[in-house]
Amino acid sequence: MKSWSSPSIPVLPNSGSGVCTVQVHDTSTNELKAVGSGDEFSMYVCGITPYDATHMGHAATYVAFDLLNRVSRDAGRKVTYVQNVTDIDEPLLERAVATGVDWQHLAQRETQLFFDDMAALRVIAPDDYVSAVAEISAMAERIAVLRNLGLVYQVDTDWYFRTNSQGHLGDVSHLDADRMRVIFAERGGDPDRVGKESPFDCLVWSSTREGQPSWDSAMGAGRPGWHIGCTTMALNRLPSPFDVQGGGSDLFFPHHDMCNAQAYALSGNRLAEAFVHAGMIGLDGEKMSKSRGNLVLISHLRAAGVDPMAIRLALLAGHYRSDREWTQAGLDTAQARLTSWRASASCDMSAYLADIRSAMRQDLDTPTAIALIDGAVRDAHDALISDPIVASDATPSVTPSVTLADVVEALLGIQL
Ligand code: 5CA
Ligand code: ZN
Repeated sequence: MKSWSSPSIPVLPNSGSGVCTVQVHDTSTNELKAVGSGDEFSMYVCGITPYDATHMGHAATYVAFDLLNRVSRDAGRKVTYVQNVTDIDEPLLERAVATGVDWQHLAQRETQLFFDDMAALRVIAPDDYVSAVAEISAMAERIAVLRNLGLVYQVDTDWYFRTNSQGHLGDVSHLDADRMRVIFAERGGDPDRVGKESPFDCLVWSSTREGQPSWDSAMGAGRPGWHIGCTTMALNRLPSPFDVQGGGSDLFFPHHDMCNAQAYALSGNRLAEAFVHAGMIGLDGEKMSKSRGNLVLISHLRAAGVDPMAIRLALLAGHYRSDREWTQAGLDTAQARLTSWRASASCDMSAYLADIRSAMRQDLDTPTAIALIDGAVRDAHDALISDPIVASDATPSVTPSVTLADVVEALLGIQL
């Protein structure tokens, strides 16, 4: 499905040829892991459920994986990037009913707004943007395979996957059963449903509910569950295993653990080499979420005239894995920093590029990269003050081999 238009990306000098190491934190091992094999890198990032507008938390997560995309390209890899849109799910249907809007219309409207926000934030578009609705028959086929393997069973007219049938439940999250039960119930699961063989078995096909859309399948009329959706969309497009499955840290359990368990059953392999999770953005001490309604919307900030590059830079000021607050003070700091970088856009970064690259290749360390860039801008400024003639003479005659503008655009996605 068509998504948004990607920004242009400058190629920096000595961009790698697939031999450079890019490391990110893998939740399943709790260690940094080198990602990308040779000159290829493949990534599936869990996309939005489009029942409300893009908030700062979503933006932070997609910007984080955009950094991984940029850094992998700069390391010389060809990136294959798949993202889904969960355009059929319980919260979307509930919101549609509550607001009297057709569910498909709601999904289309919010997905378009998401595209506009991503384009404004200069996020590189996925190569394949996949609608869950368009993939329902593929999901039903995968469930039929699980049924032939004897790995699903019925509770009333719904179908459940025996999540731990291959012994891999918990490979991603490493949670104990008590924590799993609590989090599963909080995040759309039904550990206490009577008739299930295990509390952690997950719904793969739910039979038609009154007033809800449904599709015919070998499991009867109904619709697929959330986890089998992402498992199918990823397995049908990417190598097995692919390099990174990504999302916010609220997805490490149950979603990514269950997708991984399903992948073992369907392919014999783990779903991804590494499971990478971005920290949660909060507002006034609480996780920003559509269900809580404590939202800062990208579209509102844009409409109020806030520069999207200042929004992006404010997000990059914290490390992608840390839970952090969105604040006006952070946005003001980012705006001031952007102004100072813009004043030095043409300054020569050759002496700093290796260190900035190395920070970014080591778990996308934007705070260190930003500190290095601030230092370079200060050095350029000091040189101008201490020797204005030499500095101004030097500028026009020597074309920098790499400018600040190119470095921050290529690696951080900030256009000066
Ligand atoms: N459609 C599913 C994934 S398949 C979903 O979680 N959709 S979502 O709209 O709820 O979230 C979209 C992405 O934003 C997910 O990766 C989620 O982890 C991330 N996210 C949600 N809230 C926050 C937040 N407050 N901070 C950071 N990331 C967030
Ligand atoms: Zn997902």
